[in-house]
Amino acid sequence: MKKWIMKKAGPALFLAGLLMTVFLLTACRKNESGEAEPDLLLGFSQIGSESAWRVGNTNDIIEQADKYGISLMFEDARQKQENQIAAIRRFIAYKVDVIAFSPIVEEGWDNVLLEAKNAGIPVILVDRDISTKEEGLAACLIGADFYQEGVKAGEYLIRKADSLGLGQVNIVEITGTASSTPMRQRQAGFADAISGDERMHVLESIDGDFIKSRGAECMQLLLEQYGDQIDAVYSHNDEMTLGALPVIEEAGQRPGEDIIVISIDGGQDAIDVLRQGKINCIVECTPKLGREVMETVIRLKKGGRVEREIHPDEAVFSDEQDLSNLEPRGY
Ligand code: GYE
Repeated sequence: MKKWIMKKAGPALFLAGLLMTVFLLTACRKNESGEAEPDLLLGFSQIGSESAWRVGNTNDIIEQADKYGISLMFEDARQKQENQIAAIRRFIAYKVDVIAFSPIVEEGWDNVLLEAKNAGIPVILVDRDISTKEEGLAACLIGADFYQEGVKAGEYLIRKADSLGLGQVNIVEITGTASSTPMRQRQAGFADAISGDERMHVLESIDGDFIKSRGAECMQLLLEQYGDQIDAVYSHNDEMTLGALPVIEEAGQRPGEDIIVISIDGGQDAIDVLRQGKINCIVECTPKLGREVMETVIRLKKGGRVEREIHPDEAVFSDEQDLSNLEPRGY
């Protein structure tokens, strides 16, 4: 059963955790002379809530929509592409001003985006990219440069191998959702970064779907197969990393010391574990894309031009730095 909830936007952060699929947050913008302006309505289809990153992203979208006075029709697809397609169709039927969504995988969007185009509704890709036969089905992409994140992870591993004087580094890779942009590009960037270094060997890449429990299962399988041959774990997100760490410890190995651990995202829980020394490096991926999304919604509605791709700046946190003064991460 779908629930429609009409609510005046407030701090609204509590909403992200609620078990609802759809809600509408209405806002009212005032122009400079204090008169109410007609609302802009944004339909946003979120993937789900698989990670701290995703929850942080949802919270940020809600908060920024409120700040910019943009009404938000929010749908949670619970990790299913078919739910995202159905949500986009509802946005079209509802005649929203702009559609934004985080595509769970890259393929399979042609038909529904053609429908949005024919309805004259501009589409913003948030976080992840798509692969379509036809050009121009989305106005732009606002999200991280995942390829560069993979490169940064690989470059860290090379520096770490140098500092430890390792002659050979056997790597296992726990990847994110198959056919998703971050999975593909984090893998490619990492592979390219280590390709010129003869010490680096990827023993296996295994699909952990960005989920904590899968991260644990993958680590279990990898340890059963490779035992103490594993020198490094490269995990495509914090959730899977946090799932894998206790499994490494149960196998009698010390993460961060016997096994080099590299993660991506930089949520608070993982940063705390990095400070304890059980993770060696986290490449930042910020979920705070909301401000850029809202600015773009307004620009598109005014008929202005937008950049095809907008990437936030992102850092690397590692055991090479003093992290004692790092600000709370907020996700
Ligand atoms: O790294 C992961 C999330 O697409 C960047 O999806 C996002 C990824 C993020 O589930 O934690």
